[in-house]
Amino acid sequence: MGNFKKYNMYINGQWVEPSSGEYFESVNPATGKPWCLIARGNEVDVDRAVLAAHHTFTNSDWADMSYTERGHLLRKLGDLLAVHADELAQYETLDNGKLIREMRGQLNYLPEFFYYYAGLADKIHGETLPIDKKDMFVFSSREPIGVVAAITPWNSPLYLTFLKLAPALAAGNTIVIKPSEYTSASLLEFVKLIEEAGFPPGVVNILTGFGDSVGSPLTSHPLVKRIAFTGGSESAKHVVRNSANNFSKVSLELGGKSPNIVFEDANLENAAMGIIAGIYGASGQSCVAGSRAFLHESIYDKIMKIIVDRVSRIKVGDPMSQDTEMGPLATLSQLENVEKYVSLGKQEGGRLIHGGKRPEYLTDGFYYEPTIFEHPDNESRISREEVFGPVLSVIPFKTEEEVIKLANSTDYGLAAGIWVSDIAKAHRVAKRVRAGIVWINTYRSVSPIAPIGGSGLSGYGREGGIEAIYEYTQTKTVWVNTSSEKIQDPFIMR
Ligand code: TXE
Repeated sequence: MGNFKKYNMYINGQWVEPSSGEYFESVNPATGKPWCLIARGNEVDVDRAVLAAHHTFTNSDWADMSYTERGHLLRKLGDLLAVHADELAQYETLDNGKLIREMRGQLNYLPEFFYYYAGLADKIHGETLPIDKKDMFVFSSREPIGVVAAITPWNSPLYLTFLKLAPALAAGNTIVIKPSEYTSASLLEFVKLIEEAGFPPGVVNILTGFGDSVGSPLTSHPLVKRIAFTGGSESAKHVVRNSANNFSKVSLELGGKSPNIVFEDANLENAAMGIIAGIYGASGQSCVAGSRAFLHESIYDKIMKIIVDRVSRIKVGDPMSQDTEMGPLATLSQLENVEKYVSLGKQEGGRLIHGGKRPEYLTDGFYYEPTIFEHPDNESRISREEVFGPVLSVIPFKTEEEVIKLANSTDYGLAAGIWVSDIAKAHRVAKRVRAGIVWINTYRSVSPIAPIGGSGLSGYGREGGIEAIYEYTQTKTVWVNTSSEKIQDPFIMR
């Protein structure tokens, strides 16, 4: 197995070896070669981690801690993340192939998520209810739910974890996180900061391993009360079935087939850049990837020229290099998936305008060329199913009515981009397009203040924003009878 760095799991504040005694290799997608070893967890480890998280939730310093103190810990964690952002960016790039300059930018911004939820921690209050009964004082409070199971994918390991971790802890829960088997290292490096910030043992636990041997027993564990999942729709179906074992509350952030719509009055230079950012950023491995570009027929040729010209100059290569614009795909199976869709696109009559193969000059690693397909309509599988790679489907349209229909003719409903100058049209379309996030004259902007999430095959629940913290709480209603009168009739409810 080579002389690689070896990672154990983190349970109850301790680094523990997997009960199986086994480890598996994590591969650097830029070289296609393994670079570290990850512990292969199983249901014995799952039980251990969940019991630790449950114990900490019910009986520990954490359980007794004030919300303000929890906020202080989160703020400290944000500060430590800011100090270690560049180092964590290196691990993330090594493990999942995202551009080092994108990761540096992302990780230097991510402390904001901890600061936002640190600020909210002691503002999770209930209400006094103006109850319609005499001599009753009624109030509600929001309580933490218990042990949260967080399952994350490989495309943005730390960001997608923080979206769950920060609100879950701010609300007073404990958490067991299972990162993707492809990209566990950056989170295991980050855990040191959790210790340094001073979180008590058992508040944050990390299990590593595979979906069937760790993800499945974790999401069906009787002591798990809340599941936060980001990943593919097929795995999500297993997770939802597992949640039925004990009716855990679930949020799902799945994929998309998001439309990026360009109207005839748009600033075409900006729109072209937005389309490129939407689909080639992170090599298209983004849940919000704008994988369908709908271009008004009157500007079609003009904007296509700008897009194709810029795409043909995209620098594909080593993600650690400062001037690379597109790195590899994160896994070999994802690369093969992209290849499968591209050959399907050709069979279905799509016109390949650019790319469509692995770059000849990059023989190692999981690289693919930025690819553009032209389609006469929205019917082919490649323009309906999530490819999760650098493959853009371009489709012309004539009218506003038609493009709304086309944009909405998908089972997904995550994001949409609208490029337009007419402000009335911008709002009309934003209202009618079925998506949880709509960007007007921009794309892929994120902030802890703004919720994200979708509908249909894109999942349910929201991450980010104030709503997210409520998704990690449950409401308790307390009734107080303030009357001194004797209760006369036990069979009549007051
Ligand atoms: O993801 P999986 P995959 C989409 C994208 C991609 C497809 C498949 O289209 O091509 O999904 O990707 C864990 N119980 N997205 O198969 O398997 C798994 O170990 C519990 C979009 O690589 O869903 C990992 O930690 N957990 C998406 C996590 O689920 C299970 C990001 C995600 O992996 C499990 C990723 C089970 N039965 C893929 N099976 C987005 N929203 O951005 C697997 N897992």
